[in-house]
Amino acid sequence: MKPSNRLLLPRFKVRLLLALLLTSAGSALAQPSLTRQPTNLSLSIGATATFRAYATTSNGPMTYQWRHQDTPLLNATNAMLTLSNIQLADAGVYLVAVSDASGTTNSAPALLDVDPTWTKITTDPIVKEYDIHWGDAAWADYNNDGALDVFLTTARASVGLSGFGPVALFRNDGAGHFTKMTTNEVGSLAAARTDTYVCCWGDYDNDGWLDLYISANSTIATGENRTELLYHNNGDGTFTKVTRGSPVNELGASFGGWLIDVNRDGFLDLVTLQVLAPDHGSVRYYRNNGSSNAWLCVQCVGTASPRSATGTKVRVKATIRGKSMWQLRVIDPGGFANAQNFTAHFGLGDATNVDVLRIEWTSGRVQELNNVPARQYLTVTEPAALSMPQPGELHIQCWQGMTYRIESSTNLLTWESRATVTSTNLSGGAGWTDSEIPGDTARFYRAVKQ
Ligand SMILES: [Ca+2]
Ligand SMILES: [Ca+2]
Ligand SMILES: [Ca+2]
Repeated sequence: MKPSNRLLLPRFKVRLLLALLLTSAGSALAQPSLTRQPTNLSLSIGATATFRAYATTSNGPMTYQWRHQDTPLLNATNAMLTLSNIQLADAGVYLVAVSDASGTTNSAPALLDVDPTWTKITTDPIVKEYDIHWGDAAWADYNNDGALDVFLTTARASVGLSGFGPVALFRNDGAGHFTKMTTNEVGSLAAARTDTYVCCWGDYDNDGWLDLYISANSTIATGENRTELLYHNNGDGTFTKVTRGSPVNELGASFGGWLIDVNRDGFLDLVTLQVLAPDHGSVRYYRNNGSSNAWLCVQCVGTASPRSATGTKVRVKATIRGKSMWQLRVIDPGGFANAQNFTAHFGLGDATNVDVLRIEWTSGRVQELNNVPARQYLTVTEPAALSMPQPGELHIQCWQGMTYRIESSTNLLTWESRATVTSTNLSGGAGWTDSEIPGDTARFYRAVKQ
């Protein structure tokens, strides 16, 4: 009978094999094992970066040491690493070394990318506001200081909360900081409670100060808060709740509302879309009967800018009741459920004209018109952007369907009509080539919108 090989192994070989097996088994049990690796992050300046790693061991306890670019970080000895208010210098590779009684295991490296495009603001009051849910945000310069402020509403029912939520008016100081207005500063508006998705600004009495409409609660069938809210801007930073008339006294519930000049008489009318009894499914239309106050409506047509002029800032300077002041509107289709039109409406009080109408197009162009008469709808087209890639080869940046008369001059005093061109391509732009390119004489061109 042939003896087995195991019985023939010399004694020292048996000891060596056992030692190797024990070493191998001991190492497998003791070395920390990473069950969750930290992952790459891409964040903005000011944000909080959090890396997490989970590990297990049978030979605890475990300790953690996070490293940044191979340098150990002070007080970074937990499974989770939190870096607040990150800066560009915090970018780079992070990993954590997990140790137990028998050894150390490094996690996979994780990259923190710090994007300099944005800075996350974490301390301004507007980002510390916790009571606003699922409402509307209406931006406007209510105090005529040139900086856009914002009013926020709450629709608590939409997130399963009962009762009526708060509103919040934040005043912009023009340097990027917001202050939440209190009743001491703006009056009872700051304490209003609604359940609504809809609000919008509009100078319904044309006194030069933006007033505020807030729709009736949209989903809660409770009596006292089921009227539209209208706040009149007193021009001194405060508001007075309007208490007279049907819009603010008839029960209803609207899911959509607009201050809009339906009949183009320069006074904003009020239109609401009712969703509960007694006018369920109907539209309420309140025509503004106006006053002696003047007004101006500006409709902008972009060429190099968007044709609708969305985003364009329109400012007017007028003397109202002896005080010269600027007003600002931004061409903006509006917020949730209350889309506005593209007309910039200004109340002008007792002013007879606008001293300066300034249009800041999104293309970067700035256009100013002086002594513009009040009480008119005025359409302003962005001046054509001309370029000449080759001598005599004229290009006009404009939108499809726009027509221009091209004129030329050698002295900038007398102009000769040369051609009429219309942009026909969808991407915009019109071209024309001058077949009479002068020799050594300068020639100027201009395009006049038709
Ligand atoms: Ca303002
Ligand atoms: Ca007003
Ligand atoms: Ca009207």
